[in-house]
Amino acid sequence: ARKKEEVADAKRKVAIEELENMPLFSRSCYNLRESVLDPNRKGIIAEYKRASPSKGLINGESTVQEVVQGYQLAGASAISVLTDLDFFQGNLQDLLAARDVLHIPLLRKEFIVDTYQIAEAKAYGADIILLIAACLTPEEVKSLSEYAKSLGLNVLLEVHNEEELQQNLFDSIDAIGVNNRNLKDFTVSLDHSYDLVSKIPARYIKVSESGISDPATIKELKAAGFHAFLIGENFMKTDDPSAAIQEFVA
Ligand code: IGP
Repeated sequence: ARKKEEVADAKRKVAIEELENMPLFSRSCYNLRESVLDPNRKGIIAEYKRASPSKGLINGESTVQEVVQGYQLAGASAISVLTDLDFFQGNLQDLLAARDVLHIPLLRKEFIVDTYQIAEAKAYGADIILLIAACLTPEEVKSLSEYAKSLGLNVLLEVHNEEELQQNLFDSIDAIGVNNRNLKDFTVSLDHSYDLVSKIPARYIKVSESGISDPATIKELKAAGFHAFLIGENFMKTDDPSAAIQEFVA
């Protein structure tokens, strides 16, 4: 067993060096805070999401480049692209294709559990990584976020309740997202955002995630203290996601 682990370790090491040699790895990242606080934009983080565990196939027609280019042109503050294959039908090529047409921050939406995936995020064009508190220990959140910062990436921490929030308030985190969707049963309630917003310290960018389907909701969340709003399905379920975003950025 020991031998096997050593071989796996060695392989991974080679692969990390390959990532470090990729052209995008050494670029400097777009800044999430600057983009989200830009008064000319509305704080929308628009997501390209082909499918989801709760909805199955959402949009099998629109290509990643046409959608994210449309989001950007409409005035999105940042873009999120799923790279998880099993649950969301995403992949790293989508991330790379998105990077190719974007000049705003790009989030790699993935269940990140190790530093390898973070190096990969940078090499494939991401500016922001997501760390999900429910999937990690506070020690892991701390070390993974510190590694991401050492690569110049922005870090978005996702929480769903107060305990996850209080346990993970590290300096190496830039933004805190409250996921309105329960990852276990997929129920959605904006109450999670309204309940937690005042408990997020002022040094963090505050993001409300999931289940947002009405421009009026953005106004209310903004009044409650949120800076940014992560929206996927509501745009992706239409024939033309970049048209659907219009009334949210107007
Ligand atoms: C977008 P919605 O309901 O607008 O499609 O949600 C985004 O918040 C959601 O995709 C998401 C997610 C995640 C997906 C939030 N956190 C973690 C996968 C993993």
